[in-house]
Amino acid sequence: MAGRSKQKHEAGYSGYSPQAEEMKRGAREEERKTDRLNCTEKAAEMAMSSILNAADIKKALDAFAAEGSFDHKKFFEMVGLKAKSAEDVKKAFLVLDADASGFIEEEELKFVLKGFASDGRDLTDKETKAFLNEADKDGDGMIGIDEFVALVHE
Ligand SMILES: [Ca+2]
Ligand SMILES: [Ca+2]
Repeated sequence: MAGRSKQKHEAGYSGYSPQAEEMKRGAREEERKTDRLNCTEKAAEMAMSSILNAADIKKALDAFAAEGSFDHKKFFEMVGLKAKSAEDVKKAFLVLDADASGFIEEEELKFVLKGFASDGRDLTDKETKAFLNEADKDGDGMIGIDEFVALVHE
């Protein structure tokens, strides 16, 4: 708060505050970011429902609704992904790799269920780590596309 009052003080002298402009711009960018995030979530849901059956997604999410209950093997089976071709599984990977880095990082893995439906719960840290450990065969701390396909088809 001390920083903010100092800025106001300086603005009083100059009659113009680049800092205030900067802050306003920051707020606008924050809004845009939020908009983009919402769009991404909707796009992800649409993309996933073009690969999988919405009823299967709901059933699978319901089955693991309780914190700590997530089991990726059963989940991929229930959601219908396990039975899909490598090509379809790769499409699902692209949806889950929200920042298109080519990897599903731990941060993205935590929100992996939201890639299936926007009301999917977050995984707990423990679930995220267990999931990552299972998938990350080369030990770089991220899930690559081939690791993902292998995990789903395991
Ligand atoms: Ca990523
Ligand atoms: Ca890896």
